[in-house]
Amino acid sequence: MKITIINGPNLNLLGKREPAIYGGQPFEAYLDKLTALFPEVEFTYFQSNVEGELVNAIQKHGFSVDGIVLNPAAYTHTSVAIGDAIAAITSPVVEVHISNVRGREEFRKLSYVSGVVDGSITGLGLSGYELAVRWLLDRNK
Ligand code: CA2
Repeated sequence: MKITIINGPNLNLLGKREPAIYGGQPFEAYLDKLTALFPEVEFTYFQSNVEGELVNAIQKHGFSVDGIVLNPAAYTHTSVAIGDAIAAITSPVVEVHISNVRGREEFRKLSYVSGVVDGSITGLGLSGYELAVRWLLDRNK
């Protein structure tokens, strides 16, 4: 079972700034926990602050892995290109947001991603990634 986790811009700052919204640990530390929790899963992790690199990663993994867990971060609200890339691939995609985007500023309520993914998890902190992996595992049974 292969799962790719893709994080968008500024998520490389997790654990360094804004812990009240995004929590206090770097994503790499959380990924170690996920890897221990799901030994049957071969994880690939990619983070970029660059929109085109995220599109490339979605295309690169999106025809071969059993699932993609994607947090496009701010590009969620702006990127037609990421929405189009998700619509073009064959692997299932779960959109994850650490914060509750629907309870924040108005501009965060628009998503170019929600309509083309299999499902979305928002506002449950980093646990959203674990829940997304569980769903992908269940789907593959
Ligand atoms: O809640 C989420 O996961 C978001 O995708 C995070 C994005 C935001 O633009 C989306 O609306 C919701 C922002 C990521 C910024 O990450 C930081 C992490 C630590 C410190 C500062 C920013």
